Amino acid sequence: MMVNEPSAVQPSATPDDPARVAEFEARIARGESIEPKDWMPERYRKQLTRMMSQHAHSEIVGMLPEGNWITRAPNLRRKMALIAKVQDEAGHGLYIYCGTETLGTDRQELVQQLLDGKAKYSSIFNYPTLTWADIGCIGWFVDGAAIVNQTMLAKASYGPYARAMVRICKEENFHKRQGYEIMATLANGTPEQRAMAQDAVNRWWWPSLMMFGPHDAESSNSEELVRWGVKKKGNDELRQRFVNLTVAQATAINLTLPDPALQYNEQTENWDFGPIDWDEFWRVVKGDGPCNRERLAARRDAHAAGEWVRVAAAAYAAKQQRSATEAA
Ligand code: BYC
Repeated sequence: MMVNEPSAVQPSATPDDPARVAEFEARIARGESIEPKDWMPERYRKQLTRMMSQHAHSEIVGMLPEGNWITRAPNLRRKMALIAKVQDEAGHGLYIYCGTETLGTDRQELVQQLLDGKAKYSSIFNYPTLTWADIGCIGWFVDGAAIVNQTMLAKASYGPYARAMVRICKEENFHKRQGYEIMATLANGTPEQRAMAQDAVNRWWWPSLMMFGPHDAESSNSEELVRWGVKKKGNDELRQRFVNLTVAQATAINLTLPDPALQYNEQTENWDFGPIDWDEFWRVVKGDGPCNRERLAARRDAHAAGEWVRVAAAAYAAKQQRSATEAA
């Protein structure tokens, strides 16, 4: 719930002292965890707030494409799993917003940036979910990609973010398995179901590779984030790891990844893959993807519809506070 709470730490306005920065970097080099009340360079705080808030927004916006299918899930078991998954994503979002609050930015401010269209969230959620197979594909590819990325972030230098990732990855594993099971079932089904599964794979494969962000050479933040131990690996290495894992999974259920250039490279022991359409990526990131406007409109509607909950929660918190003061 978005109750107005005081931020744990207020960012300082003073410039960073080089000696303190050096000591901070030495702590990172020793593998120590940075905690909310520890001193940190303002740039580290800013970078983490940027990345964590984008991540939290992704979890919240990511509920929308899957939420669209709750009423159309093909049976009770699938419906229960999907409701649970969407609810998990809300939990992930709130958990990470709490993490950003430990850096001194109120979650209401971050949510407002999202509603104003000023904040980024993962490009992947700006694609439509046209059939039930898309729900399987999101679990398999999107949660699969998230696991590869977030398993690394579970070792990030900022304690609250790293700990959030440990818990979130456990849930993502369940999400991925339920998605893969949907795809395996469809791939083994009628010719129409097989075709539906293959069509979803064709549409979701490339956007899933884009989730990892631009090539390292184009990644404006990677160098700094790797130096400060937030990112443990670059975008390209994680993307490659995801490709390597997914090729075998696709083969096992007899679905074809839509890339004629996909080929095992004996020398590097990786699966080489074709070029990514970065024009499409940046178009989506900049707000002009297939569903950017729809997603933002749905999020704004949901936020407005939840206003009474926030008002009630704030009134309840104030009442509790009054009772506690009177009892003291
Ligand atoms: N989409 O310097 P770079 C989930 C931006 S949700 C949009 O490489 P960085 C789930 C980037 O922000 C899981 N924007 O950035 C939920 C930067 O712009 P700014 C989502 C992207 O931060 C519901 C610029 O491009 N996971 O699993 O070093 C249902 C240059 O990029 C994207 C996370 O959020 C993108 N794909 O690395 C189902 C993981 N990629 O801010 C499932 C946490 C890049 O400088 N985040 N940009 O203006 C990360 O690991 C990193 O932030 C990224 C990007 C790898 C995404």
